Amino acid sequence: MESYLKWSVIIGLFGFCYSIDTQYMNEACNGSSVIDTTLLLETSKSLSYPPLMNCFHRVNVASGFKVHVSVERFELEEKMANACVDYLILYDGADQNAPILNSEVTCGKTAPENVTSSSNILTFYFKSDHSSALRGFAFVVTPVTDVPCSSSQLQCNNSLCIDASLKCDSYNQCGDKTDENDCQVIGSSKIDDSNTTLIIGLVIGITILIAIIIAIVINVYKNNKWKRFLNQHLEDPDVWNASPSYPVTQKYFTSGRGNYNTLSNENYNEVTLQPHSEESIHNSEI
Ligand SMILES: [Ca+2]
Repeated sequence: MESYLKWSVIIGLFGFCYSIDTQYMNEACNGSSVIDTTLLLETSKSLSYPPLMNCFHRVNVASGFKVHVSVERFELEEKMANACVDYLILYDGADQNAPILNSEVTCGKTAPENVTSSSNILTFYFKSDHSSALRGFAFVVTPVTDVPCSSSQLQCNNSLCIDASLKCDSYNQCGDKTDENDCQVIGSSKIDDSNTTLIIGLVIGITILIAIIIAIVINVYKNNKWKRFLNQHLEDPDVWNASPSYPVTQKYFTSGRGNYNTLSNENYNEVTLQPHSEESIHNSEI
């Protein structure tokens, strides 16, 4: 039974709860993140980013890896007087002294190109003015290497290598969506085609679990039906004075069939009652 419950939890997780680690830049202003497999970096948790943000956020990946940034969402305030008022800068290093990765200061709704750092450190900088009512950005930030990939990595068509576990997780870590091709959609998430057998097994397991529950419910109902009958007819002599060859049996009342003679004499004596009817009592008194 426990294994069925585990599979039910797994199904639930697949359908409703899947997400990657997320960092909100306003909550970690001038902070940093160390990334093992992937991270979603957003301006804020709210529907629009706060005014007067002035934040750096540095990301580090393991030595020998580079930091790849692909765009999930980009929606900043448009230019005013031909100048960005809210804007993003990506630095190819640990601070603002490093070279700028995106070709120019970025604002409006034109997302920057996906970029890859030259080392294992990249720094985001975001600034907003006193007014803002837009959703901001969301970037998928991922450690990558160049080809050839290791056995634990997935090779993207753009010759980058990412962790193999990132295939079909609904996020574009490759940048060219190689890792989100050949996936099946289940609920709000995607799974690899190779997991079809697992899904079939889960469906069969859930079906068996439901059948077991139905069988238990029916059994409990039948037992209670027999107990109710005994309670209702305990004082009814017409029932208990039936012919000894046709005893009232539990089997008869649970199956609904007309075959009364289903108990041995031994069992019959245990389950049948023989109270005297009023007529027999009257005759004995005479
Ligand atoms: Ca992915």
